Amino acid sequence: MPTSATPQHARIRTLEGYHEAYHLSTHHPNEFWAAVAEPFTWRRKWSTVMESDMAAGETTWFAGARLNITENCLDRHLATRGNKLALIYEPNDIKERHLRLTYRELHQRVCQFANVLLNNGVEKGDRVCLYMPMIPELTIAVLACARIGAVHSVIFAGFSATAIADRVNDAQAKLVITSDGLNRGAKQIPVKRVVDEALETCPSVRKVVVVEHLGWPVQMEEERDVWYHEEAEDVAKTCPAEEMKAEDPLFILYTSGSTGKPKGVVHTTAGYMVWADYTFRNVFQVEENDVFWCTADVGWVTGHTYLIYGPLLAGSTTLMFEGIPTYPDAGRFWEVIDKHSVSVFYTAPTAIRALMAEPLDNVLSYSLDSLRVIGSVGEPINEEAWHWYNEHVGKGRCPLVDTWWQTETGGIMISPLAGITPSKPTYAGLPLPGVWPVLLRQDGTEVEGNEEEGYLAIKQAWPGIIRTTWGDHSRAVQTYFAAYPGYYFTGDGARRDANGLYRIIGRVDDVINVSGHRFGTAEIENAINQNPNVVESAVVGYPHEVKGQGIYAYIICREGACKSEADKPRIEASVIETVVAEIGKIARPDKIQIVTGLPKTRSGKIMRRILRKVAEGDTTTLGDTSTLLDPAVVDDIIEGAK
Ligand code: 6R9
Repeated sequence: MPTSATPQHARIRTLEGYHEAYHLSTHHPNEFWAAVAEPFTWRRKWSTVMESDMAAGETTWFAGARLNITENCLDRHLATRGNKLALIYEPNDIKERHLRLTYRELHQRVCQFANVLLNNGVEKGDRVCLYMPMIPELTIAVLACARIGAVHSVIFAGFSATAIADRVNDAQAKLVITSDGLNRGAKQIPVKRVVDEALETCPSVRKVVVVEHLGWPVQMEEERDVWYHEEAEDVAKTCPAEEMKAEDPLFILYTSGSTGKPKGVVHTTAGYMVWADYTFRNVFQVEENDVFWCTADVGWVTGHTYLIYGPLLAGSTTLMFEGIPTYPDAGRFWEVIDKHSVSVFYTAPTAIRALMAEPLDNVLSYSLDSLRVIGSVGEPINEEAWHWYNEHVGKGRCPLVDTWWQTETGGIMISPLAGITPSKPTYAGLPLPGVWPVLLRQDGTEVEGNEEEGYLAIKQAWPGIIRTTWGDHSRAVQTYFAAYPGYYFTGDGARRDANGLYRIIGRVDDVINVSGHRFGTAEIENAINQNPNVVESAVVGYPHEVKGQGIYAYIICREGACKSEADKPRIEASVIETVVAEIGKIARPDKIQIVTGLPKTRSGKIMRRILRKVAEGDTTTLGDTSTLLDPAVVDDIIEGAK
């Protein structure tokens, strides 16, 4: 094994090259990542590559360096790729015109947007929240924030006004960017109205920039709200990039954990940049003429890293799609691939499962000849979906990469490198260079050897590691670094096969994954408990054919609220309404069961294991229920579930 890294190690091309890079990255991380970071545009080079105290949850990468990530995404490419397509936008409505922007055009649009933000009082370090549809202005606005050193916090446009307000207030955002409305298949949603409602309780927000999309009339609040197209009229198409420190925050992205409200995961500038670019190029084995399509919404981390930053850092062409996979019909994804000659396609198991359920003709009537690599992300991909995707989309000739990672990891951690390292159904495979996974026992000791299972943890800092949770570092330490000191704890369980490949089994904490979206059971319970009919609730996940996991809510009604069977539908509907208002439609319970009691231990803890079993419909092996305060409750619940 070589002991010194060279810039060649930035791109792996063979299995041997993978092993070499892996060895170097774990034994000589500083040297390895310095070589990988070399080709970027730095205003000033770093003084140290990595400094890390995992037990304290303190890590820095490229400290001392100065840079701007948008110079690396845009300016750096202008000389050689100025006329190359940077962004293709495919609208929801098939009849509407798509849009293509070259690197030069995207650069100009980002500068214009940045100037509008500056003119509206945004300063370096300020937080800007974005609540927008999947339109080019979303990508442009994200980059515009980064251009001027503002911290972007994108809020998925399916979240409710209450959820927006929580995030805006936590980040103390100064400005919000939104649009008049959004398209979602056959539906249109008045986005600005949701923002207006949210901002009633957000005193930190001074300005709202509204992008015209549907041409809908909206209520504009004087002094506060401005139209983007009006503001952009006379601004310059150039804007100097703010010089940022390596560890200056780049963005906040809120994600759910097992306790409390969603937390703002913070990623910083240099480490995230290097990680996004490195993982993108190596996992997908990107070539110069690739057209890359990541179907994730920019509201989630996958959209950040593999729709915006990864592809643009690498000088690729990225495709952005506003619509849904089943509109106008279940062939839409495949139609878009043929139309734009997409060569790398990255989607989620939930979409695959939904499309699998449709007649096969929907996919067979497209050629899909342009495809070279296909990928999956967000949740475990079941065997059936893996094979369907491989056979009917990849036609058995495209490597399928099942990529495991998290909001907190910034980029892909465990995954095949397309066509290079092994790809095995339902396995994410081998770790990327820089990633040192371990399996832990409950007591925190490492499980050695293969054909083993345990809690998945990471032993060494990688460039994309979460730096903190916004406004509360102790929460980050508590959640990720204190459980098993010296390790980053993922919250996932995993299995290692005879060849050292990893299979992700699922969450081992109280987080459920619905269609690839994370929710804490406590977060949904808190929402349900806001309903005046409810005194207490308990939420668990259960296997769902399309969503992966569904949400099953057990609720106890306030006395007198549910007198007879006839009251139940009304109560259920009102509980759903509450969850939609508190969080958003994506967190609606799939099943609600009204119960008279919950299975609690003598110390008052809900035995979720039992509730999970009932939700799964498996009541034959409930295990030991002797510590329950009132075992009879269980029989009632089983009876009620029938
Ligand atoms: C990127 C993203 C993270 C959680 C993670 C795990 C699950 C993601 C997966 C996967 C099995 C995969 N997950 N990718 N499970 N195989 N390929 O999804 O981030 O939204 O933070 O979710 O999703 O449980 O812990 P995020």
